[in-house]
Amino acid sequence: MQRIFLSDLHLSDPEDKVFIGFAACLEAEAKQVDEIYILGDLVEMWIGDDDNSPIAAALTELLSKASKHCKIFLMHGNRDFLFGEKFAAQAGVKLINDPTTLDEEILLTHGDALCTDDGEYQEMRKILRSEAWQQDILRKSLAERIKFGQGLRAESIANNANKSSAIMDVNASAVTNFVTPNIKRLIHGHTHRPGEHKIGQRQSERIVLGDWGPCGWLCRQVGDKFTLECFNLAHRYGI
Ligand SMILES: [Mn+2]
Repeated sequence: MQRIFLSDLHLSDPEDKVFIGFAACLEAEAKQVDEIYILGDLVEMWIGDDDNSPIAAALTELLSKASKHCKIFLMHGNRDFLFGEKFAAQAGVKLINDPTTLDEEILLTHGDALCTDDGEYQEMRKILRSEAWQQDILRKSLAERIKFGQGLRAESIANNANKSSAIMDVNASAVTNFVTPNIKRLIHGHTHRPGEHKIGQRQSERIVLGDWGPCGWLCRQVGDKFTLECFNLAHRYGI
């Protein structure tokens, strides 16, 4: 089984180098792996499946082409938790829950739920992820939702500027409590602190995916082997 796992692309503009690099990566990888898992924050903001922005259209087309070659799974992040079944069907991807377990030993999550030191964020998360709040927001007009999303984003930037960097990382006991003994590998993104860590005193490991910029990040699984890859988009794809 060959899989790749990636997250935190924060796509917002189809003409941006990150989008062009991601498109090249997806096109190449879809032809050589069995499954692709996108673990949240694929886009910078998603305000509903009726989004008619250029990035929504470009992304739908890109994913639907790639999904003809391999299976693509999509998990919600904290920026794109409004991805719904309509988008999934158009893009040919399957929405998966956070968390999701594969082969009874690989645990996938976006990662924000593990940042329990940030109480203020967790309170906000509870509201934004509730069914009632989401139904309420989706009833608003597209223009109202765009305005609301921009406000939320500005608020988050202002709040995070005052937080210590430790608060925005995962909490060690939250990780240990989250990972049951059968799990060999936890893979997540969100924190933008790519790396590989042992979980407590156990043999299991935590692989943290990086956010995309001039370089892309992915974790590649070939059978039992997992490798965290970082690559320069311009060098690898000639963009
Ligand atoms: Mn995130």
